[in-house]
Amino acid sequence: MPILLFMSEADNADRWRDAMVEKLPGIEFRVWSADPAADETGDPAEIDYALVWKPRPGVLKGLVNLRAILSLGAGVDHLVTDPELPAHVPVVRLVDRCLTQGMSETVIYWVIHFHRKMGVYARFARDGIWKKMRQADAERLRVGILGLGELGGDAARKLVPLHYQVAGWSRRPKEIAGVACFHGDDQLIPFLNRTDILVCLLPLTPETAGIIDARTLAALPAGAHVVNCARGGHVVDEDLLAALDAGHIAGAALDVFHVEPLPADHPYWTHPKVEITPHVASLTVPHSAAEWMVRNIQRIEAGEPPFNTVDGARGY
Ligand code: NDP
Ligand code: OXD
Repeated sequence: MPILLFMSEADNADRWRDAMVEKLPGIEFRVWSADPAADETGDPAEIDYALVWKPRPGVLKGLVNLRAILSLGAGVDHLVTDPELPAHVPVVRLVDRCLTQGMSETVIYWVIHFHRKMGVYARFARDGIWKKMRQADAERLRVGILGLGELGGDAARKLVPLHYQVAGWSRRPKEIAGVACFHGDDQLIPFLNRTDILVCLLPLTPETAGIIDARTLAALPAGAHVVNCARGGHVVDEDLLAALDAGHIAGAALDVFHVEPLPADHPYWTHPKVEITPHVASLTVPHSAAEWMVRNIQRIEAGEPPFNTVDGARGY
């Protein structure tokens, strides 16, 4: 009977326990806690699988018989930055219908928000201003998605039937119907040059950290918008604030930040061109994500490799 350890600072262990035990009745579900009185880990050598979100660095190395580390989220930067991560244990990213659907909803929401100037109308309404602005044609609006993986690829595909000109940028070449696909460092600037609304859905790696900086922002057309649903570390905040203040960037929707919660004195909070959400672009839904976890555990138990393992060299 596999023994699974749940390690997360979030208070949703019971929802996960219910979902996992329902789908895999034989499993023994233990919950890690920093409080020794509440910690259910028991003998670390008994643990077969770890379900984790931002585990304390070094904790995983003590689970000496671990068969896989299953991330409770799509991003694995919270794991691969642990210098003591056991190198021989596969790390599995979360790929889940609800997570993907939720992210596409958020991306579509912000694209339409900026396209139809809903933020400007909201400000007008607050000030009692009745004023109409010109309506832009979706067919002339160029959306560009950094990252064409599970999330970026789905958002791109869903924007196509809304008649936007959709493009995406990835590391390796891609073909997606209706989407202009760019790839590699050489094609980043041409991709940005044709992008009115830039959406970031990259993993945070040494290659992508700080990718939204003065140079890349300058490559966007004047009046472009930026949507960051990936990680705060993708943005050089000072450069984005400077581009917003200079008027080159017309607005930004930011869901993720270098420090979370976003510190109370951060200039983003009060900037008139910045929309903030608290890292909710898409949340993991336990009853749905548990299906993915169970599928992978069953594969490993059957001697097959799990789906969507992280490539340590690539960092995602
Ligand atoms: P995937 O691994 O499926 O996709 C990543 C994409 O980024 C791929 O297309 C990949 O290219 C591309 N990429 C990676 N590195 C580079 C590079 N150096 N140059 C160009 N392209 C690159 O990840 P997901 O789509 O599942 O998730 C993306 C990120 O979204 C997560 O890592 C996480 O940080 C974030 N996220 C945020 C959430 C939120 O609520 N804010 C919720 C869920 C996820 P290729 O296809 O060629 O490999
Ligand atoms: C994720 C996240 O990576 O929620 O899944 O940020």
